Amino acid sequence: MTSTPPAHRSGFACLVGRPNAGKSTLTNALVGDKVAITSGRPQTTRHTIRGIVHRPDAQLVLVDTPGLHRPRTLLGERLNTLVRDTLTEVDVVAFCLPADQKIGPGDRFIAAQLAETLRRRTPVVALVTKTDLVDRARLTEHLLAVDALGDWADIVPVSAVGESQVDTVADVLVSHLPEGPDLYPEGELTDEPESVMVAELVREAALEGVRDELPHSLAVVVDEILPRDGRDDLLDVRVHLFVERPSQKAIIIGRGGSRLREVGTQARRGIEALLGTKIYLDLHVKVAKDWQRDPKQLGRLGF
Ligand SMILES: Nc1nc2c(ncn2[C@@H]2O[C@H](COP(=O)(O)OP(=O)(O)OP(=O)(O)O)[C@@H](O)[C@H]2O)c(=O)[nH]1
Ligand SMILES: [Mg+2]
Repeated sequence: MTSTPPAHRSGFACLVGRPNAGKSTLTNALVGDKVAITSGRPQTTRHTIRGIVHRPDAQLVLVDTPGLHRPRTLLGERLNTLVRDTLTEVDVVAFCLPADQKIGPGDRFIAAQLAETLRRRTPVVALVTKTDLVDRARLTEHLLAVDALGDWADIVPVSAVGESQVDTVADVLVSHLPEGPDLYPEGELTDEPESVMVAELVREAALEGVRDELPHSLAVVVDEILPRDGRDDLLDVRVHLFVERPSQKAIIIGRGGSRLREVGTQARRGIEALLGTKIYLDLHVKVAKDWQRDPKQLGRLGF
């Protein structure tokens, strides 16, 4: 008896969901390394990030996206458009719904967007995330509510933090990919440029401990990454943090610069691990007034 080996599959899966649903944390868990920053603040992710899962039978390219929401600023509108454009280009969509939150208007808004944008051309898998935060009864209740919310190709409960069912999510997503060869070289985990990863690590560190509107008002740009003169073991990394108001600048810097120093220390660890070398991190804070609503400034900041 002969058996033909299963076909090799490859393609793209897009993760969508409301802000804070756990998309980036799940992306990192699936990839097995940190490709996207995460935080307890909503709208942490601001651009699409590709994370690549290498398996013997498949290559799964995950596209992590900003949380979908009713936009209140020009930035919000641009992020929603970005997500909608991404949706139509992938082989399967993973809609993340956190188990610890009741299904609300935000989720219904996304379900409607998916139905309208995809018109059943692309399968949508519902992922119930953060299952470690709820008991069995609550999870069952949530799974039933998710089932009633739309027409899903599959429903999978998963916990990225509890490391439960992550492989099952990969299996289900892979099952919806077309047959095809690898799309990325072996070992490549993301196609993010280093400068973007560096800026994101600084933003992640700066998001820690800030509240209210400040997370939304924060943008980070890397000006340069240069080897220190006469040294081959040290890089100078110069970074600008932008906020929208002088009062926010004062908060980010902290008394006598104490907060900014903490941000620097925290970010430096991640950046040194990423670049594999020692760095000197030079952080500057600037006010870019109301940049979230200003087309010119948005362009300059890369949106
Ligand atoms: N307990 C628990 N917490 C989780 C899990 N997944 C994510 N979180 C937490 O939920 C918060 C949001 O996670 P993110 O991965 O940044 O969420 P996101 O959907 O990418 O958010 P945006 O980029 O803002 O849209 C973080 O504090 C995570 O640590 C999980 O499986 N279990
Ligand atoms: Mg995210």
